[in-house]
Amino acid sequence: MTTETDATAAASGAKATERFHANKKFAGDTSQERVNRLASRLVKAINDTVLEEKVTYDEYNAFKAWLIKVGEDGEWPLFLDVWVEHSVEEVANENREGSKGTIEGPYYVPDAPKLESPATLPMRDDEPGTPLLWEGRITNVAGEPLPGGIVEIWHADDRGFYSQYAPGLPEWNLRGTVVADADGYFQINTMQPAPYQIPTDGACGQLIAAAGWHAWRPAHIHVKVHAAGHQEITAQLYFVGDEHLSDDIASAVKPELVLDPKDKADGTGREVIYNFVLDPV
Ligand code: MBD
Ligand code: FE
Repeated sequence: MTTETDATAAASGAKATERFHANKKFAGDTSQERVNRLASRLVKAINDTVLEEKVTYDEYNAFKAWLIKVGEDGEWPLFLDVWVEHSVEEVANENREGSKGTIEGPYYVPDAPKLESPATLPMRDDEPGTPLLWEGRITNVAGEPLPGGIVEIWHADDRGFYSQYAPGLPEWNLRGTVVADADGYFQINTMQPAPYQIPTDGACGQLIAAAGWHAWRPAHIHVKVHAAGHQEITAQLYFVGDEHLSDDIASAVKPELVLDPKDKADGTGREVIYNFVLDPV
């Protein structure tokens, strides 16, 4: 039987590429002037590197082979989200007054099962890990509750695998669309995720090994929080004490996004409160 630990870079890369196309995020209306400016700067940055570093033909051809492999492994979504998206997110949200956000990453799937609060995410009967209860409230910047607020949540399991990207997991495992109550409150029961290693057997892993980097992200819970008339926040929540908070390969950690869960009094796992403040559109 195929299980999640049989996950390959090429299979999850192909899924992520297919997902990116299906989500249709690309408006395709960039002006000629803007394309000229951005493409010229990017090409110049590469040429400057070649000239300043005196890049050899061997290095040039290794680079060419590697770029071809990124495509063959379907790892353009992974590569871009790990090494570039954090800057795009910084620019996009620099004027936001409410809660901090961070990158979306390559593994979001829209339309996860709708769950009324208090919610329990879909999980296996023997789902491994430590149960986590997350309670929070969605408000506007004036502190007023936003009824009908929604928390879309997705995260890896205790072994570091995402449903729909690793084989052998139920389709919506640890994914849900949670609807807050009339006062903006929500409760979500899940399993605390493990630190996540990006696939090491594809083009991105090859680069990481060749450069002597590491492949780790701190454990994280992905969310998209939205409410009518307000800007959607895409964020990730991390855990205090995680050894990769300070060296996330995706550069996506912010101090405002770190949770400090406490043991529940009844001994059934951990609990934490974390609220979201949404800016108006
Ligand atoms: C992830 O789970 C992730 O969140 C990011 C940003 C990149 C790769 C895998
Ligand atoms: Fe992730």
